[in-house]
Amino acid sequence: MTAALSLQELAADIAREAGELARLRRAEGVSLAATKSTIADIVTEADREVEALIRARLSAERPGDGFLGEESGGGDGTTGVTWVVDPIDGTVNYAYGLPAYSVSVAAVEGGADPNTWRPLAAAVYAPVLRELFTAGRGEGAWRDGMRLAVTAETPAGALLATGFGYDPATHDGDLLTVRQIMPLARDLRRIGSAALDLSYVAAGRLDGYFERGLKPWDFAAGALLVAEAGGVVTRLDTASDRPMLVAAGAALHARLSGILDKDI
Ligand code: LIP
Repeated sequence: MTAALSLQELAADIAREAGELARLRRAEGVSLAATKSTIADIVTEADREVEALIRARLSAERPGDGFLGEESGGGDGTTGVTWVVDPIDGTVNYAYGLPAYSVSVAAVEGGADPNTWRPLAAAVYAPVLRELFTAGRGEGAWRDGMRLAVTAETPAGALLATGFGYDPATHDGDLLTVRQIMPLARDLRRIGSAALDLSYVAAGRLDGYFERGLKPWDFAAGALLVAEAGGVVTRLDTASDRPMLVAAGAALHARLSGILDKDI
């Protein structure tokens, strides 16, 4: 009888298998399944197939756990552990054939409420680069076996990332926020996958990241990666329908939050 995989090992194993399926389907050609909140908010048949694979693996390995997935929703479990999953984060990139997409798998203690859950394990897999980012609570953050750490100093200004929602009506306000943040920045990146943005903050490839309106599945795994890499992740304005997520090393996080708090 093989020992049960730890939550972190299971998240990593499932994220990698799911990511390889996503990469295969991308190579075969992607078909649009539906649109959601707006015409720009798309879901592909691969999103649904990949999430079904993840749910099936979790049901087999952890039958009593809760689940929240971007495409199929979910429900509470009986074990006190809930899995929060984005089967393909960066769906628009994926649909266009751009490489910046990822599979995001997180296990949390409690229900699927980011205001109350306690992150336990995380895995973000980027299929095109074949990079696997993992973390366990209190066990550090890793990329393919290498320990990760957020950046500390940004003498030339911070390399920041952000993103924009699918609702065009929110773009003016988000662009105003970018204008207010730019004095802290050396440059800005818009990668298109929150899970990768957060993985890159954890890995020191970005100094910081901020974005309004993310869904729990977008950041559940990446937020634990940043925290376990020594960074700080907070959500501002959580009473609104578009909370602001901020992630960076402690000093930069304080400077970003000082500006973003006033922006609300
Ligand atoms: C995406 C996020 C991205 C955000 C997009 C979208 P999806 O998630 O990862 O950061 O800017 O608007 O929410 O929809 O590809 O799972």
